[in-house]
Amino acid sequence: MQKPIIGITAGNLKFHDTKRTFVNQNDIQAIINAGGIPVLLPPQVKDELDRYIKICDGFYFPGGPDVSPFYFKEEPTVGLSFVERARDRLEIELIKKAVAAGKTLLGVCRGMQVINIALGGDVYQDLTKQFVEPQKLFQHAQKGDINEASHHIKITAGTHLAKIFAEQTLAVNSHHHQAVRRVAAGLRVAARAADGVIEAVESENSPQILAVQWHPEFLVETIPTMQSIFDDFILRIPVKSN
Ligand SMILES: [Mn+2]
Repeated sequence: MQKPIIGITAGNLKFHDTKRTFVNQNDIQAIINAGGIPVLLPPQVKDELDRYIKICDGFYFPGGPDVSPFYFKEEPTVGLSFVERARDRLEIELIKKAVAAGKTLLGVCRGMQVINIALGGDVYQDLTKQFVEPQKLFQHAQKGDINEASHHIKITAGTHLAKIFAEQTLAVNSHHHQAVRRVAAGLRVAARAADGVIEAVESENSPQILAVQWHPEFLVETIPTMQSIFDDFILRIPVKSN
């Protein structure tokens, strides 16, 4: 059986005088450790997405900047942070095409938000300014080390996520100021923090999509069971006969 090819969407950044396209090594290593072959998909590519869909068996959408609110028909609020429009365009188009083609998806942090937006849902542009019950809100943009857990989540019983972990409550890291607000049709909530913030979503009727709000790729050393998110991703990919 061949190892599956995993397309990972990359981001652009400036480093001194050069512009770079990058994916964090934690993301790449977690995919390799799970048994996938990572392929980086740069935001510069516009018209070749159908080729990517053919080449890749699964797609991984990692963390990154805020998604432009244009994609859920809102103007930017003062709480919106940096956005990267080229990456938005690539990911939103890719998610729609990948889901239609029956490909398997995993999203982390921004990846969860962009999947939800691409499929018709939306996000709080800034939790601290928009969350419905601000007095209950935890600190979701943790100030401590991203390799350490900072709050807890409760997994929804009966979900795919509940099959991955032995425990119903997990300690997770939290590096986000946005969060899923309206869940897209076809997705369901798979975990929440006790303040009500959605911490995971998944496909309603299949194992096609799983997306989490925390960063398991940064927790694998302190909490080794977090690698299960990536191992499960590879296992969710239908086995090819070749
Ligand atoms: Mn959180």
